[in-house]
Amino acid sequence: MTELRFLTAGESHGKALVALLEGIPAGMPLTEDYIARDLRRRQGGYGRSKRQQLEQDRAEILGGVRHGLTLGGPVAMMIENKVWEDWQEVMQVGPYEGKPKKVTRLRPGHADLAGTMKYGFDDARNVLERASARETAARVAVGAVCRRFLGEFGIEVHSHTVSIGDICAQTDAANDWIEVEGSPVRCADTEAGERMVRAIDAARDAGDTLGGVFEMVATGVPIGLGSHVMWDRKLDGQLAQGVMSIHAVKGVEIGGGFAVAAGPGSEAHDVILPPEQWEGRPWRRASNRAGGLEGGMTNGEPVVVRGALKPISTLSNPLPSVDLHTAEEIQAHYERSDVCTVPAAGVIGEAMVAFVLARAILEKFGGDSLGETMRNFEGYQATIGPRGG
Ligand code: EPS
Repeated sequence: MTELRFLTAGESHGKALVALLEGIPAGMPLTEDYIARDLRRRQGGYGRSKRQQLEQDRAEILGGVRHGLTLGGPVAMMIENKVWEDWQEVMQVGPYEGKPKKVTRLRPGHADLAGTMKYGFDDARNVLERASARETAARVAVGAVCRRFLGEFGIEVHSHTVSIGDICAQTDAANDWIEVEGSPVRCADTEAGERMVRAIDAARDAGDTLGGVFEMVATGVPIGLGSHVMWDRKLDGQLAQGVMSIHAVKGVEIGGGFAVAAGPGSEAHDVILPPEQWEGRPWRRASNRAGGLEGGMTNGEPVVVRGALKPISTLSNPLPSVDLHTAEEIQAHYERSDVCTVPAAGVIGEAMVAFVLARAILEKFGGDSLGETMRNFEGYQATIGPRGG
């Protein structure tokens, strides 16, 4: 049995990023235009660097799709780095004759120090190129394919900005996804969004950066994805790993998260309603503090996952640091950087949530063709309901 899995490759200023997604069943409609939508969304958001004006990310499908339908083999995708033109010498694959210019000014908050020690490099570029959040473009392409798959089962994955710096949105405004997509900071609360934009401007003027919190919401998720029987099959753990693996994420919450820990049990759980209040879907709840997950399994309510992003560690007003070769005090390396990437992080979070949910669907329902997966899904859905005993 092979589970849904993906790999990415490529450096930030190399020729291209590539992604390989294996395990999507045959017969699923897929186009490059569909994937392009999410790649465009990731590139947006107020506070991004000039690099985003240089790139126009588009994933070319190299394999796994024929005549608009998946074939059941790996879906291979390539996203070109437009900046490659100017970086061909620095990033050339073949042996380099000259003396390469090395990055030795270690940047606090980056992978530079640990990565050079671990891999035995004397040039931090060998680390930073792969550690760069540019890699998330490839993840978003993978996530778009997973989103297409989830759509067949009526599952939608959205995201929105909860906070930037110390400015917080009203989270219950999160159901207005049209408002979110129209907001420069992907925030449903217009007034808070305007203040977030001003805060990003102020941070840029001060040579500083801002982090924040982004939230993913998946609706239409069936009861029973994941499992309570073993630690690595618990879906909340898998979602946390997926979101935590996004660059610069330092915290993950599910549902009520850390706030639930502060209150009593009587205010921490979701009352199961009687059938008169189910409104067409079985086993409805009075609230969703669990974020749609109990016992490591989905419970039929929306899956709600939040990520906390630290402020970008590349500062135009660099932090004090030391040199990799001499350990002398210097200022950290600076070329250009984003001021705030919280809006983009939501789109990347959607990709990770979509991947984990798609993997869970395939684990539970299997299927080599979409039709087979669907038959298994529908057969199971028909069993969900009061046991009648
Ligand atoms: C990044 C540094 C910047 C960001 C990059 C992530 O790249 P550059 O040094 O080329 O300006 O723009 O993000 C992207 C390129 C992207 O597409 O998201 C880093 O150090 O993580």
